[in-house]
Amino acid sequence: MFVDDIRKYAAEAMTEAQREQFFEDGCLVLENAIDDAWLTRIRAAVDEMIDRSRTVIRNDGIFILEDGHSAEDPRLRRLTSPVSHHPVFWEFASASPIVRVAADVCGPDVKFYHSKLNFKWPKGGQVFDWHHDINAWPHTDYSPVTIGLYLEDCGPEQGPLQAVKGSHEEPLRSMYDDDGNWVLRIPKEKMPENWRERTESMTGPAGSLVLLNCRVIHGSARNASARMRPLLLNVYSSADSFPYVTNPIPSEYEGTIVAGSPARRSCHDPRGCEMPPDWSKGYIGPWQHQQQSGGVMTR
Ligand SMILES: O=C(O)CCC(=O)C(=O)O
Repeated sequence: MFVDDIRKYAAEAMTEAQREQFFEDGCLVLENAIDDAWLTRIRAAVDEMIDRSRTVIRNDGIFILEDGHSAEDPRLRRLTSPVSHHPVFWEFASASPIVRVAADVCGPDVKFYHSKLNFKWPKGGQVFDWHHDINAWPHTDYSPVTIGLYLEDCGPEQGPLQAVKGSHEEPLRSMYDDDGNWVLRIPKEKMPENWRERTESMTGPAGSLVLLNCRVIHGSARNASARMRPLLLNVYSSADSFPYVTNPIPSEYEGTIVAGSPARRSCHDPRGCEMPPDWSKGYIGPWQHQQQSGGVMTR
Protein backbone atom coordinates (compact mmCIF):
# COMPACT_ATOMS: atom_id res chain seq x y z
CA MET A 1 0.00 0.00 0.00
CA PHE A 2 1.29 3.46 -0.78
CA VAL A 3 1.71 6.12 1.90
CA ASP A 4 -1.03 8.37 0.50
CA ASP A 5 -3.53 5.53 0.81
CA ILE A 6 -2.35 4.65 4.33
CA ARG A 7 -2.92 8.29 5.37
CA LYS A 8 -6.63 7.89 4.63
CA TYR A 9 -6.90 5.78 7.81
CA ALA A 10 -6.48 7.55 11.16
CA ALA A 11 -3.44 6.65 13.25
CA GLU A 12 -4.49 4.91 16.47
CA ALA A 13 -1.38 3.76 18.29
CA MET A 14 0.64 6.92 17.66
CA THR A 15 -0.17 10.55 16.96
CA GLU A 16 -0.60 11.77 13.40
CA ALA A 17 2.53 13.86 13.94
CA GLN A 18 4.53 10.78 14.91
CA ARG A 19 3.28 8.93 11.87
CA GLU A 20 4.20 11.81 9.58
CA GLN A 21 7.64 11.84 11.20
CA PHE A 22 8.00 8.17 10.34
CA PHE A 23 6.94 8.72 6.74
CA GLU A 24 9.39 11.62 6.44
CA ASP A 25 12.41 10.11 8.24
CA GLY A 26 11.88 6.39 7.59
CA CYS A 27 12.48 5.75 11.30
CA LEU A 28 10.76 6.47 14.62
CA VAL A 29 11.10 5.66 18.31
CA LEU A 30 7.90 5.17 20.33
CA GLU A 31 8.99 5.25 23.95
CA ASN A 32 7.26 3.04 26.53
CA ALA A 33 4.86 1.59 23.96
CA ILE A 34 4.85 -1.90 25.50
CA ASP A 35 3.93 -2.42 29.15
CA ASP A 36 5.75 -4.26 31.92
CA ALA A 37 3.39 -7.25 31.80
CA TRP A 38 4.47 -8.01 28.22
CA LEU A 39 8.11 -7.32 28.99
CA THR A 40 8.06 -9.73 31.92
CA ARG A 41 6.59 -12.53 29.81
CA ILE A 42 8.93 -11.95 26.90
CA ARG A 43 12.02 -11.72 29.12
CA ALA A 44 11.09 -15.08 30.71
CA ALA A 45 10.87 -16.63 27.23
CA VAL A 46 14.22 -15.07 26.30
CA ASP A 47 15.82 -16.55 29.43
CA GLU A 48 14.47 -19.98 28.49
CA MET A 49 15.96 -19.66 25.01
CA ILE A 50 19.32 -18.52 26.35
CA ASP A 51 19.35 -21.56 28.62
CA ARG A 52 18.57 -23.77 25.64
CA SER A 53 21.55 -22.32 23.78
CA ARG A 54 24.02 -23.57 26.42
CA THR A 55 24.41 -26.93 24.70
CA VAL A 56 24.91 -25.38 21.26
CA ILE A 57 28.51 -25.28 20.11
CA ARG A 58 28.23 -23.88 16.59
CA ASN A 59 25.82 -21.72 14.59
CA ASP A 60 22.74 -23.65 13.56
CA GLY A 61 19.35 -22.82 12.09
CA ILE A 62 18.18 -21.43 15.43
CA PHE A 63 21.11 -19.78 17.21
CA ILE A 64 23.84 -17.52 15.84
CA LEU A 65 26.58 -17.44 18.46
CA GLU A 66 28.92 -14.66 19.46
CA ASP A 67 32.64 -15.39 19.88
CA GLY A 68 33.32 -16.89 23.30
CA HIS A 69 29.92 -18.57 23.66
CA SER A 70 30.00 -21.50 26.11
CA ALA A 71 27.64 -23.49 28.32
CA GLU A 72 28.82 -21.56 31.40
CA ASP A 73 28.77 -18.16 29.71
CA PRO A 74 26.27 -18.15 26.85
CA ARG A 75 26.73 -15.31 24.38
CA LEU A 76 24.28 -15.07 21.50
CA ARG A 77 24.11 -12.85 18.49
CA ARG A 78 20.71 -13.96 17.29
CA LEU A 79 17.81 -16.26 17.98
CA THR A 80 16.45 -16.86 14.48
CA SER A 81 12.66 -16.75 14.11
CA PRO A 82 11.72 -16.55 17.80
CA VAL A 83 8.04 -16.94 16.85
CA SER A 84 8.83 -20.55 15.92
CA HIS A 85 10.48 -21.41 19.22
CA HIS A 86 8.28 -20.05 22.00
CA PRO A 87 4.54 -19.24 21.94
CA VAL A 88 4.99 -15.92 23.73
CA PHE A 89 6.86 -14.48 20.76
CA TRP A 90 4.05 -15.23 18.34
CA GLU A 91 1.43 -14.01 20.78
CA PHE A 92 3.34 -10.76 21.03
CA ALA A 93 3.81 -10.45 17.25
CA SER A 94 0.18 -11.20 16.44
CA ALA A 95 -1.94 -10.08 19.40
CA SER A 96 -0.27 -7.24 21.26
CA PRO A 97 -0.23 -3.44 20.85
CA ILE A 98 2.58 -3.84 18.27
CA VAL A 99 -0.07 -4.85 15.71
CA ARG A 100 -1.83 -1.46 15.98
CA VAL A 101 1.53 0.25 15.53
CA ALA A 102 2.13 -1.78 12.38
CA ALA A 103 -1.36 -0.89 11.12
CA ASP A 104 -0.67 2.81 11.57
CA VAL A 105 2.24 2.66 9.14
CA CYS A 106 1.13 -0.20 6.82
CA GLY A 107 -2.63 0.44 6.60
CA PRO A 108 -5.49 -1.52 8.15
CA ASP A 109 -4.57 -4.86 6.54
CA VAL A 110 -1.29 -6.10 7.95
CA LYS A 111 0.74 -9.19 7.11
CA PHE A 112 3.48 -10.79 9.20
CA TYR A 113 6.75 -11.58 7.39
CA HIS A 114 9.42 -12.77 9.84
CA SER A 115 11.08 -12.22 13.21
CA LYS A 116 14.49 -12.33 14.88
CA LEU A 117 15.88 -11.58 18.33
CA ASN A 118 19.22 -9.80 18.17
CA PHE A 119 21.50 -9.54 21.18
CA LYS A 120 24.48 -7.42 21.98
CA TRP A 121 26.16 -8.95 24.99
CA PRO A 122 27.82 -6.55 27.49
CA LYS A 123 31.23 -5.31 26.29
CA GLY A 124 30.74 -7.06 23.00
CA GLY A 125 28.11 -7.61 20.41
CA GLN A 126 28.90 -7.47 16.76
CA VAL A 127 28.86 -4.25 14.75
CA PHE A 128 26.00 -4.24 12.24
CA ASP A 129 27.26 -2.30 9.23
CA TRP A 130 25.14 0.25 7.36
CA HIS A 131 22.63 -1.45 5.09
CA HIS A 132 19.11 -1.48 3.66
CA ASP A 133 16.91 -4.40 4.67
CA ILE A 134 14.76 -4.62 1.58
CA ASN A 135 17.51 -5.81 -0.79
CA ALA A 136 17.63 -9.03 1.26
CA TRP A 137 13.89 -9.67 0.94
CA PRO A 138 12.33 -7.62 -1.89
CA HIS A 139 8.57 -7.09 -1.89
CA THR A 140 6.29 -5.70 -4.56
CA ASP A 141 6.16 -2.37 -2.68
CA TYR A 142 8.09 -0.58 0.05
CA SER A 143 5.54 -0.84 2.85
CA PRO A 144 7.52 -3.44 4.88
CA VAL A 145 8.51 -2.16 8.29
CA THR A 146 10.72 -3.67 10.95
CA ILE A 147 9.45 -2.96 14.45
CA GLY A 148 12.00 -3.57 17.19
CA LEU A 149 11.22 -3.84 20.89
CA TYR A 150 13.94 -2.97 23.39
CA LEU A 151 13.58 -5.53 26.17
CA GLU A 152 15.95 -3.53 28.40
CA ASP A 153 16.81 0.16 28.50
CA CYS A 154 19.04 1.01 25.56
CA GLY A 155 21.39 3.97 25.90
CA PRO A 156 23.93 5.39 23.44
CA GLU A 157 26.75 3.08 24.62
CA GLN A 158 24.74 -0.11 24.19
CA GLY A 159 24.83 -0.34 20.41
CA PRO A 160 21.35 1.10 19.73
CA LEU A 161 19.93 1.01 16.25
CA GLN A 162 21.01 4.02 14.22
CA ALA A 163 19.26 5.22 11.09
CA VAL A 164 20.03 7.84 8.45
CA LYS A 165 16.91 9.98 8.34
CA GLY A 166 15.34 10.41 4.93
CA SER A 167 17.58 7.81 3.27
CA HIS A 168 14.52 5.66 2.49
CA GLU A 169 13.56 8.22 -0.17
CA GLU A 170 16.94 7.99 -1.94
CA PRO A 171 17.94 5.36 -4.50
CA LEU A 172 18.78 2.00 -2.98
CA ARG A 173 22.49 1.26 -2.70
CA SER A 174 23.74 -2.15 -3.78
CA MET A 175 24.33 -4.75 -1.08
CA TYR A 176 26.98 -6.40 -3.29
CA ASP A 177 30.61 -5.33 -3.40
CA ASP A 178 32.46 -4.51 -6.62
CA ASP A 179 33.38 -8.21 -7.05
CA GLY A 180 29.74 -9.27 -6.91
CA ASN A 181 29.81 -10.68 -3.35
CA TRP A 182 26.73 -10.16 -1.19
CA VAL A 183 28.14 -8.11 1.69
CA LEU A 184 25.01 -6.37 3.06
CA ARG A 185 26.88 -3.18 3.78
CA ILE A 186 27.35 0.24 2.32
CA PRO A 187 30.93 1.52 2.14
CA LYS A 188 31.61 5.03 3.41
CA GLU A 189 32.04 6.49 -0.06
CA LYS A 190 28.55 5.34 -1.03
CA MET A 191 26.78 6.73 2.04
CA PRO A 192 24.35 9.62 1.37
CA GLU A 193 25.34 13.25 1.65
CA ASN A 194 25.55 14.59 5.20
CA TRP A 195 24.76 11.17 6.59
CA ARG A 196 26.50 11.83 9.89
CA GLU A 197 24.33 14.89 10.61
CA ARG A 198 21.25 12.93 9.54
CA THR A 199 21.94 9.89 11.71
CA GLU A 200 19.54 9.27 14.57
CA SER A 201 20.66 7.14 17.48
CA MET A 202 17.49 5.26 18.37
CA THR A 203 17.83 4.96 22.13
CA GLY A 204 14.95 4.40 24.55
CA PRO A 205 13.81 2.80 27.80
CA ALA A 206 12.72 -0.83 27.97
CA GLY A 207 9.36 -1.19 26.27
CA SER A 208 10.19 1.29 23.50
CA LEU A 209 9.40 0.36 19.91
CA VAL A 210 11.80 1.35 17.14
CA LEU A 211 10.39 1.47 13.62
CA LEU A 212 12.49 1.18 10.46
CA ASN A 213 11.11 1.50 6.97
CA CYS A 214 12.55 -1.30 4.81
CA ARG A 215 14.55 1.15 2.64
CA VAL A 216 16.09 3.30 5.38
CA ILE A 217 19.85 2.96 5.84
CA HIS A 218 20.59 1.69 9.33
CA GLY A 219 23.14 -0.19 11.43
CA SER A 220 24.49 -0.37 14.96
CA ALA A 221 27.82 -0.21 16.78
CA ARG A 222 29.11 -2.71 19.31
CA ASN A 223 27.93 -2.62 22.90
CA ALA A 224 30.52 -0.70 24.89
CA SER A 225 28.48 -0.83 28.09
CA ALA A 226 28.25 -3.38 30.87
CA ARG A 227 24.57 -3.95 30.11
CA MET A 228 22.93 -6.34 27.67
CA ARG A 229 21.03 -5.10 24.61
CA PRO A 230 18.31 -7.58 23.62
CA LEU A 231 16.22 -6.36 20.66
CA LEU A 232 13.18 -8.30 19.42
CA LEU A 233 12.50 -7.51 15.75
CA ASN A 234 9.27 -8.29 13.90
CA VAL A 235 8.73 -7.46 10.23
CA TYR A 236 5.31 -6.64 8.77
CA SER A 237 3.99 -5.29 5.49
CA SER A 238 0.72 -4.09 4.03
CA ALA A 239 -1.37 -7.14 3.11
CA ASP A 240 -1.14 -6.21 -0.59
CA SER A 241 2.67 -6.26 -0.58
CA PHE A 242 4.11 -9.63 -1.67
CA PRO A 243 7.65 -10.97 -1.29
CA TYR A 244 9.03 -12.42 -4.51
CA VAL A 245 12.15 -14.21 -3.22
CA THR A 246 12.59 -17.00 -0.67
CA ASN A 247 12.21 -15.69 2.87
CA PRO A 248 15.68 -15.86 4.49
CA ILE A 249 13.97 -16.47 7.86
CA PRO A 250 10.95 -18.61 7.02
CA SER A 251 8.40 -19.70 9.57
CA GLU A 252 4.98 -21.27 9.75
CA TYR A 253 3.59 -17.77 10.36
CA GLU A 254 4.93 -16.08 7.23
CA GLY A 255 2.05 -14.38 5.40
CA THR A 256 -0.35 -14.49 8.36
CA ILE A 257 -2.78 -11.58 8.33
CA VAL A 258 -2.51 -10.09 11.83
CA ALA A 259 -4.93 -7.20 11.23
CA GLY A 260 -7.73 -6.67 8.72
CA SER A 261 -8.16 -8.90 5.68
CA PRO A 262 -6.04 -10.56 3.00
CA ALA A 263 -5.53 -8.55 -0.19
CA ARG A 264 -7.37 -9.25 -3.43
CA ARG A 265 -4.91 -7.22 -5.50
CA SER A 266 -1.18 -6.71 -5.16
CA CYS A 267 0.46 -3.29 -4.86
CA HIS A 268 3.51 -2.66 -7.06
CA ASP A 269 6.05 0.11 -6.64
CA PRO A 270 7.60 1.03 -10.01
CA ARG A 271 11.06 1.54 -8.49
CA GLY A 272 11.99 -2.17 -8.49
CA CYS A 273 14.67 -3.69 -6.26
CA GLU A 274 18.06 -5.39 -6.37
CA MET A 275 17.81 -9.20 -6.11
CA PRO A 276 19.62 -11.00 -3.25
CA PRO A 277 21.34 -14.40 -3.56
CA ASP A 278 18.99 -17.38 -3.73
CA TRP A 279 18.15 -18.01 -0.07
CA SER A 280 16.52 -21.36 -0.91
CA LYS A 281 20.09 -22.64 -1.10
CA GLY A 282 20.76 -21.52 2.48
CA TYR A 283 21.02 -18.39 4.61
CA ILE A 284 23.90 -17.88 7.02
CA GLY A 285 22.82 -14.58 8.60
CA PRO A 286 23.90 -10.99 8.06
CA TRP A 287 27.06 -10.74 10.19
CA GLN A 288 28.78 -13.61 8.42
CA HIS A 289 28.42 -11.81 5.09
CA GLN A 290 29.62 -8.55 6.59
CA GLN A 291 32.57 -10.25 8.32
CA GLN A 292 33.57 -12.16 5.21
CA SER A 293 33.75 -8.78 3.49
CA GLY A 294 35.92 -7.34 6.28
CA GLY A 295 33.24 -4.79 7.04
CA VAL A 296 33.80 -2.09 9.61
CA MET A 297 31.00 0.29 10.46
CA THR A 298 31.89 3.37 8.52
CA ARG A 299 31.54 6.18 10.98
O1 LIG B 1 20.54 -5.70 15.93
C1 LIG B 1 20.95 -4.67 15.39
O2 LIG B 1 21.55 -3.81 16.00
C2 LIG B 1 20.71 -4.39 13.94
C3 LIG B 1 19.59 -5.18 13.35
C4 LIG B 1 19.42 -4.91 11.89
O3 LIG B 1 19.82 -3.90 11.38
C5 LIG B 1 18.73 -5.89 11.09
O4 LIG B 1 18.39 -6.98 11.59
O5 LIG B 1 18.53 -5.59 9.88
